[in-house]
Amino acid sequence: MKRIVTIQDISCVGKCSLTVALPIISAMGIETAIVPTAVLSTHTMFNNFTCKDLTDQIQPIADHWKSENFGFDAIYTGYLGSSEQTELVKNFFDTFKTNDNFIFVDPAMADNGKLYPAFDEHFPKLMAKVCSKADIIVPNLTEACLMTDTEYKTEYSIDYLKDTLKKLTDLGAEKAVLTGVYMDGKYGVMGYDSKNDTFFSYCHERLPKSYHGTGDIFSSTCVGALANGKALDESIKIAADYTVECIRITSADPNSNDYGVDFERAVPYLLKQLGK
Ligand code: PXL
Repeated sequence: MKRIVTIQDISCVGKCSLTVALPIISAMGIETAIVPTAVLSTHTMFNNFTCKDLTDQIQPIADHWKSENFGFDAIYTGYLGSSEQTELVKNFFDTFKTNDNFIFVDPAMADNGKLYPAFDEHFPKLMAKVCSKADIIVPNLTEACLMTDTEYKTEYSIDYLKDTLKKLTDLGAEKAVLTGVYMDGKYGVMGYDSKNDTFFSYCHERLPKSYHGTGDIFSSTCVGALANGKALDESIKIAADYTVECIRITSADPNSNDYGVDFERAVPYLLKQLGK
């Protein structure tokens, strides 16, 4: 059985980070080891959330795993709990990267032109260093602009996206995917493979409502598809379609919560798309 490890927080209520990565990747037939970076009562879009930082647990967990000779088919990082964790995560990559696995970084730290409340303005440069050690990075446009000193725009051309993607791979990762972008009036994801100098994209329906945690659903599904042997261009399509389906189901249900999407109900759809 393939096994990946994902490093991100546990938001106890909120349907994001580990509470979506673990069920989605497991449902895709991949063993999912976790390193929790922090335990929060909710994600940070609620008021008065509690947060227990777990920075001091990362190295002991890595040391134990090393002594047990554990290996992973992919290392996937998301929301990190502190600046110090960016160093620990880079060390983790050095310890567990092999010629046969890949590092996937979702630099979850900002959206809609703004950093999430827990981060200061120095954090994007530290996250850029984490991205420099990855094989694939999947920022949204806000995160991409913050890491590459690019002006954040809400209206832009395809060339602006292409330039930003090239700046992202210049950080060091071979492949970059921008999520949640407009391409000539259509909404979707656009990627760049710096090795072959090729761009790829996938456009999909834009649903009227946006929800928290959908970036994590996209990334988790993409990692699950890659670990199932799919190519990156096919994986982003599977991930985007599943994310859209989750939003569609949730927005059509008047009784749904608005803090996250009902990804649970779309798991059968995902498995069908995956050919399982
Ligand atoms: O979905 C990204 C995310 C993950 N974890 C926490 C968050 C957020 C977004 O706000 O607050 C704690």
